[in-house]
Amino acid sequence: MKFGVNMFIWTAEFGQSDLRLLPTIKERGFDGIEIPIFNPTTFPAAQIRRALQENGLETTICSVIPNGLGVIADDANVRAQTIAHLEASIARAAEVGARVFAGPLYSPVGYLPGRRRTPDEWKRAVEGFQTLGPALAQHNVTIAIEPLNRFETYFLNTAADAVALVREIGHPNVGLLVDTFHANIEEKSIADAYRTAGSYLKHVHTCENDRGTPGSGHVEWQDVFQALREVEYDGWLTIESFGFAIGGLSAAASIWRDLARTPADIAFEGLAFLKQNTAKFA
Ligand code: LER
Ligand code: MN
Repeated sequence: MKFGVNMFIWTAEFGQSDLRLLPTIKERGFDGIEIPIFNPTTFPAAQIRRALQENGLETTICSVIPNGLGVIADDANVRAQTIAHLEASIARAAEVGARVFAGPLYSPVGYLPGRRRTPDEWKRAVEGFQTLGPALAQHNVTIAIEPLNRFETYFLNTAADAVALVREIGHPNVGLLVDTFHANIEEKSIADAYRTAGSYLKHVHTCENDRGTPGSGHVEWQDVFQALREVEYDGWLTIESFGFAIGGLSAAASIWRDLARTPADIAFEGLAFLKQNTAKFA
């Protein structure tokens, strides 16, 4: 298992000025970071790759679908534009050296049309992600599709649904991500969500039930680690939280108060907790 931290803890849009954070992240014991790609055209892949190498860190990539786009959108032109956007982002992910490209890659976070998903939307998702197959294989990148809680999406809320989707897509480079924060809201048992994900589990976001420091709340971590061991998960445990007052990003994540003494505490105290407690299951 590798330990990562999402840069959203420090910054809304990771750029070259944030590379100064890498030595401390390495020194404090992380194996890698998670960086968002929002705009594949301006993403400085070469510089980031170099800085990662200099600091002995790896990276995973996360992304969200920009407003107005969607793999499941009604309009075929919008769907084609979304696929092109994702293909370009996957290419940037490969350039930076990432093997995992994760997130709610079907529609924008917070897009809630006020109804359930339709069979047509499901079909478009299957076909859309199948279309990404060749780019994923070419770049040796795996996408991990993330179910979100009901307040952030209507399309995919549970691990069981995400597994059904991934099975129908049927491509080795397409799996799912289970985030403890969302699973705590939607699943009967967080640990069972990981069991349900099984061999389709390609990425894990760890975070406490309040988006705070892993180990400080009521997520049943020992059960989670036990389940990850049962499904022989050997990928990333990435701590994902968000800066407490970094404008639009904090607002998008509905962070309206301090969740720890500092955002960095979530990363570093969370890492100590994860390392100590996963060691018992090694
Ligand atoms: C959104 O709530 C989330 O969990 C993220 O992984 C999206 O980047
Ligand atoms: Mn997440």
